[in-house]
Amino acid sequence: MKHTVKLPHLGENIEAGTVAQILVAIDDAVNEGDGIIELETDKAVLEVPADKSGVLREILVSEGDEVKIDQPIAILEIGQNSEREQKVISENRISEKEDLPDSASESEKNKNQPRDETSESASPEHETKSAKQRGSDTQKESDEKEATQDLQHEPPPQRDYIPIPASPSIRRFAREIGIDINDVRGSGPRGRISMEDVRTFSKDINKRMKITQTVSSSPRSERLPDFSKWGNIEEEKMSRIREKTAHHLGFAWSTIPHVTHFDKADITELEEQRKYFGKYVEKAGAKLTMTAILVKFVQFALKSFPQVNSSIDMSHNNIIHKKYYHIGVAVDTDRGLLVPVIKNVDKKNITQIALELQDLAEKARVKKLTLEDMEGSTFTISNLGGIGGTGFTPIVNSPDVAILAVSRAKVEPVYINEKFEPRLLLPLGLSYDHRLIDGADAARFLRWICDSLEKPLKIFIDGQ
Ligand code: CAO
Repeated sequence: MKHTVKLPHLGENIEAGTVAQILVAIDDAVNEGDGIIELETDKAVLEVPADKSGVLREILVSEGDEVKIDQPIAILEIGQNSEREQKVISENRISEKEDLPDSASESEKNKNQPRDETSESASPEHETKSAKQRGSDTQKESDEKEATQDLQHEPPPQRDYIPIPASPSIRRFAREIGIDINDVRGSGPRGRISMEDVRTFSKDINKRMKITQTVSSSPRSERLPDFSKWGNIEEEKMSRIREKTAHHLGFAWSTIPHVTHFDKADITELEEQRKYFGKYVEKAGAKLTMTAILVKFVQFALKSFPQVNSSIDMSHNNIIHKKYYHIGVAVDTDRGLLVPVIKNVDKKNITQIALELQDLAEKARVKKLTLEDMEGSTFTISNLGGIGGTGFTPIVNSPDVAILAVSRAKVEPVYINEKFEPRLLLPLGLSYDHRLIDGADAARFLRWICDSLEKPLKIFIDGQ
C-alpha cells in the first residue's frame, strides 16, 4: 500500500521551508521517525521524519525546493514489509529501546506523581537535566533492564508510574519544532508517542494559536511562575469591577493605536474666577471644581472638533458621528476606577454639571451607580490633579476615541513681556485613537481647550 509523507506542521508560525538535504534514497527501508529530508526554516534547520515505516518509493522534492505545510514530500510503500525493511525496522526497534533509559530515567523522577503539564518535569530544561543526570553505572544497569523488559512487552515490575516512551528521532523532531515531548499524549501501546501524535499535537497548537490571534482581543496570558518559591504570597479573587476594568482596558489597549499629546493651560485668571464663582455654586449645593469646569469646556471643544466626538466601526469601515455630548468622568473609589457619565452636557451650565458630578462621584463611592449612569460616553476626562503628578497617558475609554488627562496645576515662571511671571499652569494630555484622529488635529483640539481656559471669550468668538 502506498503512503504519502507530507510536510507536517512545524510549530508556531512556520508555514514553509527550503529543502536543504535529502537524507534517504529510493528503495531505502525507513522506520517511522527516521529523517527523510533536512528542512531549513526561518527559525531553524530540522529533520523531517517519516510518519510511518515502509520502503521509500519516490521522493517528490529536490534540494533547494520550497515546501509548504501539508505538501507531499515522499511516497512510502507500507504494509508489505520486504525482508530488508523488516531487518531495518527490527534494528530500529532495538535502537529505540536503547533510548528508553532516557524516558525511563525521566519517568523515574516522576515516580508516584501524576503527569502534570504545569510541573517542572514538563519543562525542556528538565529533559536536559535528566539527560545530564544519566550516566551512573547503576542507573545504566537498571535502565537496560527496563529496556529489555519493554522489548518483551512485559510491564517492568514495581512500576507504578507511566513512562513517556518515544524514539530518539521523534524526541529530536519534537524538540526541533519547539514541542516538549512530555506534553504529547502517546496513542500507541503503553502511551508510546508516534510521529502522528507529535504532528497532531503541533497542528492543534497552531490551530489554537490562530484562534487566539484572530478571535481574542486580549493578549495571551503567560504561565505564571510559582511565586511562593521566593516568599509568602496570598491569592485574592478579583472583584467584578477589577475584572471588568482589566478586560475593558486590555481590550482598548490592544485594539486602539494610542498616541498622547501634551500641552499646558495658563489658568491663573480662571482660578481666580473659580474662587469668585465658587460661592454661587456653593449656594446651589455644589463645589465648583476644576473637573466640572473642564467638562463644559471640553463639550464646547467637541462641538468644534466633531471627529473627537465619534466612534470608529472597523467592521464596516464607518465613522459614527454623535450629535450628543455625554462626558464620562473617571472617579477613584476604594473598589477601583468607575466612570459615570454626565449626559447632554451641551444642555447644562457649569453649576448643573458641578451638582451632577458631585452626585455621581458620591454614588460611585457608595456603590449606588446604575448601569445607565455609566453608559453612553462620547468622551472621557480623567483628573488626577487632586492626587499629584506632572502628566500621564490614560487609555482611551473605548468606544470613545479620545480621553483628556488632567494633572496637578502648579505655579511656574512664564516669560511674558520680557520678564518671568509666576503663572498657574494646568498640565493636560490627550490620548487619542490614531486611526481616526491625526496628530495635528489632536494638537489643535487640545490647544483649543487651553486657549479657551486662558481666554473664555474664545468660546463665543469661534466656538459653536
Ligand atoms: N490641579 C490642582 N488641584 C486640583 C486639580 C488639579 N488638576 N484637580 C483637583 N484639584 C484639587 C481641588 O481643587 C481640591 O482642592 P481643595 O480641596 O483645596 O479645593 C482637591 O484637589 C480635590 O478635588 P476633588 O476631588 O474634590 O474634586 P475634583 O472635581 O477636582 O475631582 C474627581 C473629582 C471625581 C475627578 C476626583 O475625586 C477623582 O476621583 N479623581 C481621580 C480620577 C482617577 O482615578 N483617574 C485615573 C483614571 S485612569 O485614567
